[in-house]
Amino acid sequence: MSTLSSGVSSFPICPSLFLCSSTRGRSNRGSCSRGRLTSSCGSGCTGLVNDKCDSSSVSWSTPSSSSCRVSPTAASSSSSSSSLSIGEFLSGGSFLSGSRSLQCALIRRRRWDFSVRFMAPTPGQEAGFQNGRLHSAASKADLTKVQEVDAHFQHEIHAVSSAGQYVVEDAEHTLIEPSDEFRRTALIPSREKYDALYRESVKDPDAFWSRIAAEFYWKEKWEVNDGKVHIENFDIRKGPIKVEWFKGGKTNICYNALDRHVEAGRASDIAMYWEGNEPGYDSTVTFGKLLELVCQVANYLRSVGVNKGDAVVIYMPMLVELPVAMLACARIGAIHSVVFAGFSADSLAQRILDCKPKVVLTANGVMRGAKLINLKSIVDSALAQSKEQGHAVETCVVYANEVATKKEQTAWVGERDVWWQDVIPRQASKSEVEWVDAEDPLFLLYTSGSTGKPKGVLHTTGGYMVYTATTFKHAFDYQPGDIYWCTADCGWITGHSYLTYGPLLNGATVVNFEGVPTYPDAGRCWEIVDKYKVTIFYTAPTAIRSLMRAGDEPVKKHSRASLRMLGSVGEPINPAAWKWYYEVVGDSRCPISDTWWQTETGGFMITPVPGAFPLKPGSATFPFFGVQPAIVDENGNELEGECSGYLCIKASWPSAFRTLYGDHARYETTYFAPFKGFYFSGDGCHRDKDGYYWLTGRVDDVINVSGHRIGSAEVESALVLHHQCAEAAVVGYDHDVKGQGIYAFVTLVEGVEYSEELRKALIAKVRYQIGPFAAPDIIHWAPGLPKTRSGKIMRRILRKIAANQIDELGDVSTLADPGVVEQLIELKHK
Ligand code: 6R9
Repeated sequence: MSTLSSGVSSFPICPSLFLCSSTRGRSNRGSCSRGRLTSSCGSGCTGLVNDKCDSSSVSWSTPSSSSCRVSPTAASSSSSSSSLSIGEFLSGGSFLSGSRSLQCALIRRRRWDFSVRFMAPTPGQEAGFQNGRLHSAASKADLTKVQEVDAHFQHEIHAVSSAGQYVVEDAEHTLIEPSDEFRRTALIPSREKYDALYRESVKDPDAFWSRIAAEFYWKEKWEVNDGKVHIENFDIRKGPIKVEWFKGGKTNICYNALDRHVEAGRASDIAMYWEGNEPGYDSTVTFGKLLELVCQVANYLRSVGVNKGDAVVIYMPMLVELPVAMLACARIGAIHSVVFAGFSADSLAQRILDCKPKVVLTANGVMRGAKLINLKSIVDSALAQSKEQGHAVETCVVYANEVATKKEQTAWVGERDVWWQDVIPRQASKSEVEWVDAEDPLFLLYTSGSTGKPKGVLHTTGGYMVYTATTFKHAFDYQPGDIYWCTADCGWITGHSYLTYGPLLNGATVVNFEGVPTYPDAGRCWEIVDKYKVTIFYTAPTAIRSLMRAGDEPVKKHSRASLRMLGSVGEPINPAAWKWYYEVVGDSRCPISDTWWQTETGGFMITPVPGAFPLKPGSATFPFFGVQPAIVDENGNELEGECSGYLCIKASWPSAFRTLYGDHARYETTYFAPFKGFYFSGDGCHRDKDGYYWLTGRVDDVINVSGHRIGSAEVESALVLHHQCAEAAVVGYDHDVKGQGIYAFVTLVEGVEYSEELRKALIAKVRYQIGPFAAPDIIHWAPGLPKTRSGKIMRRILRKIAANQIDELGDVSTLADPGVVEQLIELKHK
């Protein structure tokens, strides 16, 4: 069993500490004008007051009708133990200040932070939580639900008083140690070992990574110059940004992921369990078989003229054939560009036009949950568009996915289209490996940025191979025999690095699931865990929250006894979801690796090494080996110790992206110009007093919907393509399941009336232009947008309106027309 301990008292009994936010330095939580407030409550409960309370003591009733008293103490008072639970707040209902009853409202100041407001009694102001999250305009019924949820998460409290003075938070003070049993077999079983390796990795990265790289197969060894195996310039003031690792070394990532294991006698070991969307559809692929399939695709690609350095676009659902296609490209030195098979024809065409492939690989259709998606018709339209714009794809290989749709129902372009099943199986099942330079490109993957044009992130071979394999091994404490399931789609970076390359390079058995976690019911994931005896399960907070909504029963119905390690990726995981994942899914037995990284970083950057140090719910913990994070202020000054700011990285790591395809200038201006001398991640971050890192979300105009990055500008461009939309401004807002939702303010063409029909048409336009996952959740009709006198839209104000934080709009006097703000607020509820 794992032990739970907090710096203060043992979890789950009241471990919260009242802290003043300024002493903790988290900038976006307001500042402290007073000192600490501590509890004088014998039962362990406490509360907080702010200046507006104008009282010296506050008390309330807990469900057990015990009463607590709280009194402000001097700033110098010690950090004595205190606690408070959402349940207590909610069930107590009202607060008493001296003889007066104080209205308490619970608000959320920013994502995942529950805030508590004390104010003069204002009848009718109530707020509640659902799934441990604030539910605006909550009714009494919601409060009941909260109490249920609170039984699990009663210690997720981030409370800020109305002026933002006081913060109650316990996640930072909850330490979850790995169990003795976990530690006993862990690859890195102690903090000392992690520290020693980390120190070495940053002191002498060349020696550190060379030693690890030597564990892989290299046809020719890399060059060593003055003891260095890498060169880098991260400082734009010193010239062009450049990163190279293991240059001169000749290798092949497909060979290392497959042939190496087969040659070591593991041909009949299972490389992949494939589980279809529909229960009952599955297959098992050994390393030997996987290699044969890859060789056949590699041979076919060569036969249609794909050479080393050519791009191949893959637009496929999560069949075994998708990772096979990626590995086949890698085998022949071609560059794969996987486009998530949920992107629209327009987005696909844009990506095709960027890298001009001879060949596109796809499937005719796929079932996602109960829904049929006709992929081939999307591809047809994209290929027609790209032909029109000057690039004709010569060959389109279509996998006949007959579970979803019949061959005869598939539209066909005679000279261009071929069925996968007609051309691949007849290829020889052995194929020459193309030995490539460590710095030869491996793949392109597009990601959203702050402008309308997606960025083609380019990764090369050698460093990416070494780094993804090593991070996989240590962040999940991977050991032979583990069965690893990553729920990501290969259309995103996680499916590249941690469904395909990282695990297979380690010779791991992976589960590849075609479906969605809630189909046919919310127990599907746990059924699959039991079916394959999954030991390591890696998913996204959005999936965890959607499963959490369905309650514990679908989880508990299944044994999950095989699980020993859990993982999270894609967005900050809120402590409530973290604890549910830990306690309910992992039976308080499995450490959770909350892995922070990006398409650009290729591999994990800040992540637990689970046997080495305790976890804190919601923190990605510490940097991986070789990663040197820096938190900087708005002027680019590096902050020390406990602080909040912009997350940057100081020096290169092997799997860093090397450029943006065809646009090195954009690479430099986006990532290296904002803070000179650093790579800028685009994320905000807090480092606590123990050195743990807490990611706080994007600080640019990128919205993270269900862990997928969508640029505000992309959605805006799609909306204004509608002939009745004159202007659009898009912001993110907190969404219960998706993390962030898309909130679009639209100004219509003069004389056009806003209507339900138009709302639907605008949403449809975005679905059509980008893909269904980018569809706005809310359209807000905006006769005018808040702009500065120079015409810049003030998104800060729009974010506040979207978040319902009307009283926190701040200074609107610099607007060209401050009147539009009121107009927007009025229209919010229409
Ligand atoms: C791997 C991936 C990257 C952005 C990143 C950040 C967010 C990812 C996170 C996380 C907090 C984590 N993000 N993992 N935020 N904690 N564990 O998701 O890549 O699609 O490029 O997104 O996702 O905002 O900047 P990508």
